[in-house]
Amino acid sequence: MNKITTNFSKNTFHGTEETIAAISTPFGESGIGIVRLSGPMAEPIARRLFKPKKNQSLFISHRFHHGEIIDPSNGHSVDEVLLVLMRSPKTYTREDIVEIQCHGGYLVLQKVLELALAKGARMAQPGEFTKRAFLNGRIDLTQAEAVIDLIKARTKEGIDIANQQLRGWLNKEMVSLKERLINHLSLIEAHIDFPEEEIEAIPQSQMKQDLMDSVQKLEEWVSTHEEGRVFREGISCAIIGKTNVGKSSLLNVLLKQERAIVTPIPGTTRDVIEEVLNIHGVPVRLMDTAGLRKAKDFIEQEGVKRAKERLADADLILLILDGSRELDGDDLEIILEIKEKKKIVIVNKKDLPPKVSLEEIKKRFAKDPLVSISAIKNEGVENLKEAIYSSLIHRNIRVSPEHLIVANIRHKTALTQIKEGLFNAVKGLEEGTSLEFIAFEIRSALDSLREMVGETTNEEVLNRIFDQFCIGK
Ligand SMILES: Nc1nc2c(ncn2[C@@H]2O[C@H](COP(=O)(O)OP(=O)(O)OP(=O)(O)O)[C@@H](O)[C@H]2O)c(=O)[nH]1
Ligand SMILES: [Mg+2]
Repeated sequence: MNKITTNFSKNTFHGTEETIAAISTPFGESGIGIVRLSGPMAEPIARRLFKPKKNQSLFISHRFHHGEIIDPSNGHSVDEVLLVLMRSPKTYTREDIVEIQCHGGYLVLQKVLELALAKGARMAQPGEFTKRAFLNGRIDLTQAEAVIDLIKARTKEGIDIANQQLRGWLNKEMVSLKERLINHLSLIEAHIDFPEEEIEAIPQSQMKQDLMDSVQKLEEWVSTHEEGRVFREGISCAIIGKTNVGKSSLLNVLLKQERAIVTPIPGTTRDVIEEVLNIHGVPVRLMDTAGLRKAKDFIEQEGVKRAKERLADADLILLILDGSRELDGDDLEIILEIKEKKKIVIVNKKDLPPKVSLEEIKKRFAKDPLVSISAIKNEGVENLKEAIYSSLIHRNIRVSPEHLIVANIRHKTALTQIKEGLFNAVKGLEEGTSLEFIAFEIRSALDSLREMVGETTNEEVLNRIFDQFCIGK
């Protein structure tokens, strides 16, 4: 497989030939919209399209310039704009960048982009500006990934985790670990290559201690992943139950808005209704679904089918039972169907005289949390939120920009591999195994490290990462 070697470690300018351009703001109407260019032609293109209000022929870098974009084919003004030229290397991509702030109409932006393309830029691919920042060594791969996490974050905690990664804590730790591993490795390899020569005896206990400290640190970071992932990606949570138990009422009370239609008629909800709820920083994608029963018509049948698909895919099920009616065949069928799923059992309508014994339900669902609520009276709903949160977040993990949290599975996998390599090396040192073996383990840890930060990452992985970006970032 193709490996890409980046300049990340060398911190040098990459200098790609092509100049890329894109609209960097969302489609639609807005106050302003930005067209962005990066590459060697950015400035020449800007000079050809931009007519300054005053004579600003000097085009000072990192300053705003007020003027117009002119269509060179007819000399007509396209828009009055502010233009910033940022000359390399102190730019996002480390290349020359031009950002043109236009009025935010899509056609205006499209026209400015077209003119830039006609003058020699090419359309940027998704995430290509950030990819260049990475290839040109300004940020490492974990930081590039943090950019997308920051854009996609849905809670403050998600932002904190992305920011801490973007500022480069993982990067700094990895740079320091890499240096130490290279030192250990060179000592060992020198000894292997020239055993007869006078080489300082390897300070084994010091090496062992350092490797053990690293193993311990890596272990700590890896252990933050389970919770970190939940904060970063959120979870999908399907509200499941037979008809009329109060699924849609629960969705509404959780969202504090009348999002779904609620009626006393069984079979009201047909389509899946999705909304995101923030529970202490965890983005929970709630899905209200059609009540599960033998469907009465084709539309309901389709609704039940969709509900079952969501049931199968959801990370967590909120199973609702109606406490004011005895359990019936429909309930039992659902209970059987979700036996293996991670779930919270909710007994709703506690404002009505109970027909279901909570004790019996507790016995039936010994392993699952049980919450009794009244969706209509908004009682017990906070307890339910706490139950959802604690079913996902088991440790009292602090999310802040200062705390190291590994939210990305790719990082967790790499850190685990590094840890395993170093653990084996420590074991080898303890057991007096051959130096070749210890060198091999340290080298394999280094390989995983380099792959993680993007020094040697295969193209497929890179593409997968940058494909998640929007165009213009
Ligand atoms: N007394 C009482 N009634 C409730 C409660 N929750 C829901 N209801 C009523 O139960 C009926 C059904 O509520 P929905 O929220 O539409 O139930 P559903 O499970 O979404 O029903 P389907 O979409 O048909 O599957 C409505 O008349 C609600 O007002 C509750 O906590 N107490
Ligand atoms: Mg409903």
